[in-house]
Amino acid sequence: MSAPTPSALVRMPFAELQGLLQTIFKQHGCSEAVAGVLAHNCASAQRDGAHSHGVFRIPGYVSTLASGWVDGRATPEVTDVAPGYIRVDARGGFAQPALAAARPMLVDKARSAGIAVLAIHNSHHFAALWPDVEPFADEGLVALSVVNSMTCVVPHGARKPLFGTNPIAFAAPCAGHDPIVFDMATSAMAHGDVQIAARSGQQLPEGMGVDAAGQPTTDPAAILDGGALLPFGGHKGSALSMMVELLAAALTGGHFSWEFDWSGHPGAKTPWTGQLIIVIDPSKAEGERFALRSRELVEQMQAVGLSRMPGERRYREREVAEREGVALSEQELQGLRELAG
Ligand code: NDP
Ligand code: PYC
Repeated sequence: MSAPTPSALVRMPFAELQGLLQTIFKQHGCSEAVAGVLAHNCASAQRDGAHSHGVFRIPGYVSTLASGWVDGRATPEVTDVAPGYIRVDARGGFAQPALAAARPMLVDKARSAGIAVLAIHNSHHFAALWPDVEPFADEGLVALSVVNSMTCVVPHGARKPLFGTNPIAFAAPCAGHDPIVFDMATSAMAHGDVQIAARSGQQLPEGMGVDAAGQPTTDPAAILDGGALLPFGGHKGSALSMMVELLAAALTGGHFSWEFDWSGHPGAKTPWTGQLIIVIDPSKAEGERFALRSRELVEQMQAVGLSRMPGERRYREREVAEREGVALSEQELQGLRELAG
């Protein structure tokens, strides 16, 4: 994950960055509501140093909106299917406004039934996944989400790409601490990080991907230019990626990662797939004990030598950004101002 070049770094208040991004989304075809949700998501990623899904993504959002591939004004249709199940048709719009539309019902259902599922289809997800789950843990709930992306990962043992980079994110409350959160692509690297490496002329570690001939390569450009990524952890990551295809697409009614054709929309970058979110109310099983048990787990991990919990780097970056402003390069800021008109 590469951060902006320190020499060209500027810092701005979170609210100012969010406002600038909101203007860009509105200027380029999003409704007020959609622009607000996406701007908050993207500014949060930049604030937390999640660079592969921060302002780096804005040109991709803009070119996708311009191509007509995604509907920035879509109003999601929420259906109350069962006591523990909600279905949302995002109507060709972004996944995050679909989650926002169903969220109050999802929390009510999780609190009354103990568990609830939100199945989103006909949606575009172009962002980090942790912003979708972390707020549930802030409310004392446990949340797990999966989303599939676009074909660029060769299943373990196969010859050609099929899966997307298919991330899994998890969040749980932890007494006296920030929630425990992890969020990871099931590919060896996120596609966004491959693009960042290609842009800055960096080679990748071995084992990340293959070139167009299927040969191992450390050249990010070769992966992007007809090559593909590998799953992380061989057959194990591949099995998780397969699970994500099943839960995010087959179960929701969304497209598998290979099922959409954006070739008629030059500039389109956002995968048109699905997303599943499962929310559990741990008080049903353990009362208030769950968060204390989470803390016990963290303490035991630290006692055996763990120095970095997943999510901890982001929380640290967030703290600095809250004090000093959100970091981005001068070049990025200039680009954003141009897009805002
Ligand atoms: P990383 O490999 O950078 O990190 C994965 C997780 O591991 C994070 O929770 C991270 O915490 C944690 N972590 C990293 N290094 C360590 C360490 N040394 N010790 C302990 N924990 C560690 O993420 P990926 O590159 O796999 O994914 C990046 C982003 O890309 C994710 O937000 C993902 O959702 C997004 N993505 C989105 C897709 C989409 O379709 N929308 C597709 C694929 C990826 P921390 O965050 O604190 O560093
Ligand atoms: O980084 O792999 C990725 C990705 C795909 C879609 C959005 N981000």
